[in-house]
Amino acid sequence: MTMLTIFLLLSAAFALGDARDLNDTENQIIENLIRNLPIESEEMGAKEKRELQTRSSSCPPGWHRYGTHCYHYVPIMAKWPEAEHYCLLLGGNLASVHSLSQYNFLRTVILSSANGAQRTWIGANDAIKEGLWLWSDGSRFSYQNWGKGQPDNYNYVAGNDNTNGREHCMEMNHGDDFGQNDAACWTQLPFMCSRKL
Ligand SMILES: [Ca+2]
Ligand SMILES: [Ca+2]
Repeated sequence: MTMLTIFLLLSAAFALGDARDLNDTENQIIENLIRNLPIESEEMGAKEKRELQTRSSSCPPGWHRYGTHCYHYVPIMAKWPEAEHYCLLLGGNLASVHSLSQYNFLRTVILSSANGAQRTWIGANDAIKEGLWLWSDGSRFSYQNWGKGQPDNYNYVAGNDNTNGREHCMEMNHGDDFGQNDAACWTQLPFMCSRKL
């Protein structure tokens, strides 16, 4: 993806009527993340492309590797759709989770990045069909680590979006057991992005 494409994506993102305005600190965080990403350019020569391929065996600065993916905790409070949108700008998606060891790995990333067990958006939702959970990166939904009593599709009645006041978006680190929870998608939480190596 070229820098021009990134610029156009960012321009489009900030032009969205329903997008929350980012403050200067949040803008700085996004800009720093994009600046640190290895991005293949069409203008690159063979030497630069070889160097990029070598570098891509490790994660960009500030990203944490687990298996074939890199993970980054973004300390911006965002609704779930906004969070997914920001992760797309960074070349990935909200993180999908496929094992307990991976879940615990993501918890250590949050602990070190947020200095605590912060509730955090990850990439599953059942907004299309109640009870049918899908990962935003298209991977198979199999592993589940729901907290006690979850998912409960809690009804807020006066929902302020198009989700009928119910809970359709997945967070991690919820409750006393720090498990997965279905939350209202308009809740403002920090989030965990992932991208392939
Ligand atoms: Ca639901
Ligand atoms: Ca819930």
